[in-house]
Amino acid sequence: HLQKIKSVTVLAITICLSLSVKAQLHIIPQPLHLTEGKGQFLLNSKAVIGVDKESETVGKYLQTYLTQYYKLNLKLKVYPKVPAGAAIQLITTAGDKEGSYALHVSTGTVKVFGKGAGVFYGVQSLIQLLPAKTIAPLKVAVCTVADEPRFQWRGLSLDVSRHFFTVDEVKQYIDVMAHYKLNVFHWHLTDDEGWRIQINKYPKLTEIGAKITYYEKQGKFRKLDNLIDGGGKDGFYTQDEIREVIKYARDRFISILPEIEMPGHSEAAIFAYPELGCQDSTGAKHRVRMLDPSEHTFTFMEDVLTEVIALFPNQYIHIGGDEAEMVDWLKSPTAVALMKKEGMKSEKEVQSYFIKRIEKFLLSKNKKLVGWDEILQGGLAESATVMSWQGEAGGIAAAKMHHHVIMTPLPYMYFDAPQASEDLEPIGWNPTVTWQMVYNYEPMSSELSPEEAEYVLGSQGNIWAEKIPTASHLQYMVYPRALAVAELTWSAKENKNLDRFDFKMKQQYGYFKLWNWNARLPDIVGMN
Ligand code: TNX
Repeated sequence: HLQKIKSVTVLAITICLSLSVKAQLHIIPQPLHLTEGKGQFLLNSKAVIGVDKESETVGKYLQTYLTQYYKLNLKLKVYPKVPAGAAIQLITTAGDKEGSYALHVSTGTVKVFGKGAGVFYGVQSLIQLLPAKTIAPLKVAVCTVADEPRFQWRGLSLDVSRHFFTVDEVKQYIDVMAHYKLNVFHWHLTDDEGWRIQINKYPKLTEIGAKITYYEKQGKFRKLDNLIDGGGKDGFYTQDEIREVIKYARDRFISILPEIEMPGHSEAAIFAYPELGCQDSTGAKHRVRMLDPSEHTFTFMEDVLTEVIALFPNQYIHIGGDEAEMVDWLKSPTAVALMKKEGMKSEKEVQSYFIKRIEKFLLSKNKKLVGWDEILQGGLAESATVMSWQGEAGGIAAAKMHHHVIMTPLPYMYFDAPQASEDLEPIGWNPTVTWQMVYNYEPMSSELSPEEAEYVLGSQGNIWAEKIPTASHLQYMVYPRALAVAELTWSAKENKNLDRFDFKMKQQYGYFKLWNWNARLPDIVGMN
């Protein structure tokens, strides 16, 4: 019954809205403060985008966006100080909170004030006030927005190991993230199925580790039975391409968290360099996914990380740490000798030793380690940040130990799960996760004291690509659920409202069409 009332309400709002332009029901994530005014700003090709020097890149971004999607070719003018006189003004201010901004739309001008990312976020809000239809002049509702993010970590991951996604596909993924003020792109670059980042010192990582179909055809053993098409895709990013993507993301105020998996999930690396793998007491490789904790392995991984660090300016490096098949170490002479030497009682301590050594190396290079919650086992590395995925328990434990935490728990943040009835949706890993479930997730667990909750940096949606062979399928799985992540990480808790979000979410389909983005339609079952 309640559902019926809700549907009727949404329908009534829809009808009212089709008669007028309302800012209130457009922007995702919901801004902190939004006041409606009267009238509209009319945007046509005569408008000038005026920017101060610091806002120039964002001005160019807006100019390109309007040309690309609305065929409006606006002039961009850089002013030494305040761009007074221009119809659209982007102004860098001292600002307080990182990412905060103000947007003032009047009948005569559009002004964005912000610092750093703030100007960019103000422009994104403006973009969402534009109609999705491309008929000029574009009407923008008169309004005032004062906004800032709730969490500093508003993430979305992408697994490019299980199935490869091209540079252009990755850029489009980043583009759409940016529209919703998501700011961390977690790039899962290595896993059992494929190694996707060029490492100059170890060329076989990509020559062999990224050529999945070739080695399959040769009849060489690869464990690809998890993949939907049984074969995956070949491909890797050159270091030049990685730099290109980093710059592309930086221009959109998105930082990239690269992930290099260890000590488990390492089959592709071991396939390329077998000496990295765990050996049993006979000298035979009995498993192909676990790294041997040998000095050779540490040198190798430090060499790899050195190249990764040189590429990525981000302060965090993710080293995986999940699902390590630690029992394998009990048969490895290297691991057994290490345990004896260090007086370790269990294989979990070997994992802890492994992660702590890698952390020491990262800290020496001024980088911070991020790992999945298994890194808590056997003792957490000194200043590690924990990504809590097996529910919230790991994140809660880490926050209580005063470690930073990113909440990405099953089931809410797992977008490889179907979004509706399992038998009608494309095959997924886990039971259904609806966008409503995602939306209602609260990253600051009630089990944490206010002081402990401060260690929660934010939250992130995760996508694993075992069952996702194409970019359009990827878009279908991640959206609209990623919109819920955007709102729950950006908007003030008091400002969350499921019905309003439902309405705003449906408004986004006009943009999705404009951007050629294949989000799942919320009311229609099955792949569109
Ligand atoms: C567990 S989430 C994994 C991934 C898989 C995923 C499938 C995590 C840290 N590890 O390697 O792809 O399950 O849902």
